[in-house]
Amino acid sequence: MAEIDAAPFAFPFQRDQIALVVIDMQRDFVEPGGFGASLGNDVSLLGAIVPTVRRLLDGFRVAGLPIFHTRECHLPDLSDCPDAKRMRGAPSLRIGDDGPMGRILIAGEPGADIIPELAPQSGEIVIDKPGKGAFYATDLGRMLEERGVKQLVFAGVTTEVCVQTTMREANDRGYDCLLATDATESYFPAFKAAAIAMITAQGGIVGWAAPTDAILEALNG
Ligand code: TIU
Repeated sequence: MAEIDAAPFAFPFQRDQIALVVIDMQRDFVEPGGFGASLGNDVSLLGAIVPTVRRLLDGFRVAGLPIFHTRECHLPDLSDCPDAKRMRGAPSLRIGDDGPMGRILIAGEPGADIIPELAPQSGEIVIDKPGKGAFYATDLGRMLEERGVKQLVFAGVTTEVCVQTTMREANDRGYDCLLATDATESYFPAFKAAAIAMITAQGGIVGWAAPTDAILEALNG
């Protein structure tokens, strides 16, 4: 069996069962003036991973393996956005407010788009999700099942919020989860490190972690 050099031990790579999930590489999180910035974050930290996420995407494209992109966003009438989410804290702009990239975190607005460098290609699936986890209130689980997917490689932002939440959801649903450590980022470097440590501790209680090069080596092998 092919293996990926990973923490806390080798990942049992199965070419015919694996898919890539790129979480929320949207303008709202990566560019100034969006949702991430409205929460008071320095969004410039997130841009550094874009070339690495692109290499991972291109590796899965060349290998002809399934690719899923997610977008955290809400319906224009906010019917899928609980008040508990919209009214939390004191952001400079709330979800649904008008910002420089359109209404904050609203489907169809420029801010909710995936950044152009990582734009989905034809045949790749885009999942719009109202929550932090990509399984909650979406068709992701059904679509993975239909394709016989049992292993998931994760990239995207932010490591300890939407990426980790989705990995935990996937782990509970029986997927082997592998996080690409240099293709994910947080507004808080210490939280990224802690999330990777939490995921891989206790014998991989949530899953595995490996750099993109190790994943691409297995894909190309
Ligand atoms: N705020 C933050 O770190 N993340 C989110 O709100 N969503 C995602 O992680 N995509």
